Amino acid sequence: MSLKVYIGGKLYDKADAKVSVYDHGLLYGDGVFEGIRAYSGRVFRLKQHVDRLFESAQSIYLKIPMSREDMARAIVDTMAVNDLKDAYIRVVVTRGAGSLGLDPRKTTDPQVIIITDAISLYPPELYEHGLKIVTSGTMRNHPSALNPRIKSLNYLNNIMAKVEAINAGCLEALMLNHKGEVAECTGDNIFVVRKGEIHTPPIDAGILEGITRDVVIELAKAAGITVYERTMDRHDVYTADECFLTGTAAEVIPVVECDARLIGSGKPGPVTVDLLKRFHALVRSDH
Ligand code: PXG
Repeated sequence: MSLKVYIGGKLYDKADAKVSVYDHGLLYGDGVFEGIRAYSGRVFRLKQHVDRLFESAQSIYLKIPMSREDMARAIVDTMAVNDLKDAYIRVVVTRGAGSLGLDPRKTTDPQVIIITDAISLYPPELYEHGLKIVTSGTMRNHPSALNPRIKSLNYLNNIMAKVEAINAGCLEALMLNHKGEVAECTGDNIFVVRKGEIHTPPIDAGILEGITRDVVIELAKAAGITVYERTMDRHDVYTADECFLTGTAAEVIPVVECDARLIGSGKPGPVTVDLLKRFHALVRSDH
């Protein structure tokens, strides 16, 4: 059976799931999205993802043509139709088809798209041995240009950084903000561990307020670990005892090298490994 894709209230076979070439989502990257996971048939942090989607849309003057409750229901129903238990869910809302001009008043019908599919994960050995990252020369979007808190369809900023990482033989890039401070990676938030305490850049460093980031902060605090959200520079990463990234796709992944400096012992550290275990226990539970 072919996978079904939800578009505007209807289900289409994957091969027939299409939007107009006049859609401003395609023409201008004018739209918003979410990347969500389901574990054992339960969608992880669904409300938080739906809320972030609606906030991203509100910020770009995009009115999503359904309620938050209906959106949550459509996500769960689409997953069920496809008989998926462990799934990756991509929700996209575009501005809709318009004319060949920026003016959003010329667009009609924002498109609500829900794709539910298998997840493509980092290779398991990376969780065991850790990831190497490199600082990208492309800085994270300036919050006054396109605020990184908006999960918009404009991901070129991050894609440029990702290509730089790949060209340097790494899978992820560390992105700095316009002040040269540590912001985040291309699809993950960053944390360091120092003397048993955790540090991560604050939201006003110009980052996406990651839902996995929030979960990991909660898990760390519940485990009695102090968490600081504070400005960080690359020196803080190079000299950390441990480093890890968080994101919907990656969950919690150790980083053992940054810009050819080994971090700590050069192996995933105990705090990271412990948090990874706590995260796995949470997603396997009733979350
Ligand atoms: N920073 C950025 C720039 C992101 O895009 C995160 C941090 C982590 O946020 P969450 O809420 O996931 O903890 C992201 C998330 C994909 C994909 O397919 C991208 C993300 C998440 C899931 C899938 O590209 N980005």
